[in-house]
Amino acid sequence: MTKYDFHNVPKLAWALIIMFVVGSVVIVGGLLLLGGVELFNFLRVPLIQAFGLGMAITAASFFLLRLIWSLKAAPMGISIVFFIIGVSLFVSVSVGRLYALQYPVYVESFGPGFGPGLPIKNVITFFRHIDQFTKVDDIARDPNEVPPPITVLESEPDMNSALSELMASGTLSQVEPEATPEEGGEVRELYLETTEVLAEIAPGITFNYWTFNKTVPGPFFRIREGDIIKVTIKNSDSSLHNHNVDFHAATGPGGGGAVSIVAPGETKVFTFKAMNPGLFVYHCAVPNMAVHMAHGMYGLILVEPREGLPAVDKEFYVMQGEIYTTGTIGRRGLQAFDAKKMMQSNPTYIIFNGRTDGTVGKMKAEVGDRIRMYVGNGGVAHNSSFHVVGEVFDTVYPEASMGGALFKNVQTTNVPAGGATIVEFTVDYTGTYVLVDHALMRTDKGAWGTIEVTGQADPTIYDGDFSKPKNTKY
Ligand SMILES: [Cu+2]
Repeated sequence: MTKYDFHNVPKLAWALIIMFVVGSVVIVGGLLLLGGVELFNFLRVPLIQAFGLGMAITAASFFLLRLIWSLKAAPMGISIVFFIIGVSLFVSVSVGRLYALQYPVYVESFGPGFGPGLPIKNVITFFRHIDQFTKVDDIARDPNEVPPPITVLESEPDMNSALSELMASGTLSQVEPEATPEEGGEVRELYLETTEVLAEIAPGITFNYWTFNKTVPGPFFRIREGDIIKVTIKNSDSSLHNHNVDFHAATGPGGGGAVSIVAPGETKVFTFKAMNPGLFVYHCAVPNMAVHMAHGMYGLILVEPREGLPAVDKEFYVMQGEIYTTGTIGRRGLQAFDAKKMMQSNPTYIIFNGRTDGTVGKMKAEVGDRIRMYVGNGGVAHNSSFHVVGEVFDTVYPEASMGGALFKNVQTTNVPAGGATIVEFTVDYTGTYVLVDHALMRTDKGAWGTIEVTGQADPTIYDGDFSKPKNTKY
């Protein structure tokens, strides 16, 4: 009997079991050394999976080695080795390396900045310092957190007829927005702190969010056309990445992005003039831009027109976003960012206000209230088909445009990635109204919320039997 006699079944089995146990101990010990018990807890689910895979590979090795040995002839053994090499070459040749192994080390891309793969040293630093990250109990920005109006418009102008008249008179091209910004416009100070935190996408499912002011979306800013905006941006000491802010409301290279790149611990101040009214997205634009946005770095800024917007009873702030995780939807534990899924525009979660149920149960109104919703879309891949089930938008500011034609009586409106819309409607009937991205499978990924309307039911508007069917079928 030689040293390598695979006919000695117990000996082979013991050798493989010892390799498996030693491998497991090395992995567990390494993780404990790297990030302690906290890291171990976060990685519990993938560790169970890896343990299972290790068992399967050990058993398969046993089977394969026994098979090769029992064939006795060397050419038979060599043919099996050739088979394995051949299959490996076939699956790897399309991208020059095994596709499955691209993440997280390297994902090939051709954008203006770095590729979407996270730098490996940042991944290691993240795991080493995981216990030092701020834990946010609720990442969702409250949709009620909308500052009060600066100016309120007395009566709504009929912009549709005004525009039609201008078009009919042929003088439209002469109608230009005021070129000189308002003299004596106020200087308004905005403060942004970029922080990288741990918070839940859904109960038990944790993600390393990158945020403005520790919520997703970031704060809702309200300024006025003609204002000078002074922005202070601080990158938290605990951040692992540079961040900045690009205001779509700003005019100039990078929309502020070129003058606001801050390293961890750094603070910068810049100013811009609010030259155009409208509802605008702001977001982090440090390369890789899509990666920063897909971690939660977006929000809305409303530039009120000089004359203000019409008065309403309730204003809400909702922003759609996408989260790309290596785990499939519903998988518990700490979720790693998946650059490959992002490149394929395949978000694991599509959410309103940062997480699943981010707005559910938070927006309340009374029958007769006029509601205005400021709706943004951080993307990064998909436009939103924004719709409120059981309501018609009386007025839509299409793509959040101001000063042009308004849309009337709209069912579903488009919110482009990196864009916004404003919808207004009066709630005439009591009950719960569900807001959705009407590409409806996205509700399953989290893209829905509710507005609860209390008050008297008016049977002249809506009437019928609200009870559930006796034998519910699916
Ligand atoms: Cu950033």
